[in-house]
Amino acid sequence: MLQASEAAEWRGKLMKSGGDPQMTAISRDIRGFRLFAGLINRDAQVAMVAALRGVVASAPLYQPVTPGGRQMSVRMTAAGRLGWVTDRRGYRYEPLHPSGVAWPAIPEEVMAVWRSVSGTERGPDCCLVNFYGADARMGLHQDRDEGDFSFPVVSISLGDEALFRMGGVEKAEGTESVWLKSGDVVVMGGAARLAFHGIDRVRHGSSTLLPQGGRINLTLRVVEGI
Ligand code: MD3
Ligand code: FE
Repeated sequence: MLQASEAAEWRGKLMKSGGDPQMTAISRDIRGFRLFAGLINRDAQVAMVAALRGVVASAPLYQPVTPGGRQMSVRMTAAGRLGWVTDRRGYRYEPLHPSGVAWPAIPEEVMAVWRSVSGTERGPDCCLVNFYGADARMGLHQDRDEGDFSFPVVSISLGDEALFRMGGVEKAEGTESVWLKSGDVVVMGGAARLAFHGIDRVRHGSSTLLPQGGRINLTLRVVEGI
């Protein structure tokens, strides 16, 4: 079982501010989602990217197709017991990458972030890896292919800055936008778990983390209840 002191220790290793267990100075609530700006320091970001190079070496990024037949602009892969996939047959979670190999394990560096901010003992089933090149975006959508919405979704941004748009649970509700930067972590729990959200654009080359530019977003999800 994870003790509060262990969680604080993980935060100490990750945080720019050096380990305030409350993280009050750097977290803020925006429409029910919690933004931890700059939670992951540069060294930890570099280590995470190195671990992700291992993930994509065994489970390569691919450009998924929606059930409607449109190719997504984002490239994807996943780690963990299950990966989210889309093709002409629909949106779903699968135990295998489209190539037929099992998804690799979620890197320990990424698990540390989940343990630090999720507020749950339950581990994630899926770490979805989204890669955004210069022209990639993600339309406004809800994440509802999981069997249990009682756990939060944790998002980690690495590399170029992206304009994140957040709405309400109803599509007609107004939206609010915020730039997500490398090292930022967002936690969507409670009512925000089913809120509409998307990525309008990426500022290509705004970060030096990835030598060729681009943005990586990781989303950690519980897919099925215990
Ligand atoms: C709010 N990814 O993978 S992360 C996705 O930056 C996704 O790649 C975006 O939306 C990205 O589904 C946004 C922030 C995020 C992720 C999941 C959420 C916000 C969320 C689930 C529920 C509510
Ligand atoms: Fe989403």
